[in-house]
Amino acid sequence: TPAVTEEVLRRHRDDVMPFCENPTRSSAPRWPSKEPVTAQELAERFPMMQLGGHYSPSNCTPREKLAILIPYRNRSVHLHTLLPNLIPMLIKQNADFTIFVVEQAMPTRFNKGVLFNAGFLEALKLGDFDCFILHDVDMIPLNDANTYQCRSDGPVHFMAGVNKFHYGLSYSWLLGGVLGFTKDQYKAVNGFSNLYFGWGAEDDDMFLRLKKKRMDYHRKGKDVGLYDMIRHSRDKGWEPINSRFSITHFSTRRIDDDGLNTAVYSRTSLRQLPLYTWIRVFVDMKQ
Ligand code: BGN
Repeated sequence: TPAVTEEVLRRHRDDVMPFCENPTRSSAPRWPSKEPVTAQELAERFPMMQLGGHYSPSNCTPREKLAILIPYRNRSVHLHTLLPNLIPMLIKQNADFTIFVVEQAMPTRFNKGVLFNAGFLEALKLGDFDCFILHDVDMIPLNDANTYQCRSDGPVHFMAGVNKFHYGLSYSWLLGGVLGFTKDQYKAVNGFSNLYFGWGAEDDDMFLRLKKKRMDYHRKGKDVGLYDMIRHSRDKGWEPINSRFSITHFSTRRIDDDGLNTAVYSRTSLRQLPLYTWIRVFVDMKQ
């Protein structure tokens, strides 16, 4: 269960409505719709979404405010396939959420760690979020009962299996895909490393950070935690990092000097679109 903070209690007192419960019980995986949906059709399909990609249930008091952070570059088809699956799932779960698409401006190599750190910092400038769901753009949740909620006793790995690995994981400590942190947990591990320009290992680095800070994470069971990854060819500007093994090797030594507190980026755009808040950042190669 998520932390009951002062803010939550205040909201509850101010509000006579009961706390929201997650009514999704079915654990049968659904067949995801894999057809991308246009922005206009999405807006028509989800009129209950407020500008900037915000939704809050009207008949109960949410226990926490979620910020969904989606790192992004040149994956419009994936984003428009994820949203029509993700939004109805979160609405069914009675979640209070805001979707942030964090795009990395050209031309520097894609750096997911900096994008998560930037998304975290920029989201907090816009709202008081309790729980951050770090979401790959190509991971489609298959089960509505996979509740996107943080836990006060450690981060949550929502992915128990993915089609790419025959609905399992390639190794037990894999943390890629979809990960949930409370605000304090994310600060305590100093976010992600900023040093991974290119594909791979930033999630393994996070695993080492959690270990170093003696933070246990919780993984969902296969009864709810299955995903389909949308197949795609490797992006230009996101080639595997050759030196990723050596960067990871030194990871835990520099945990307090590389991360949320040192991310170098500049925000070049911020727009509230109907289904998400779009933030574009330029990521400096000197991190
Ligand atoms: C691993 C990658 C992860 C990726 C998974 C799943 C590395 C580590 C080198 C030290 N890790 O191999 O980043 O999420 O595959 O695709 O490359």
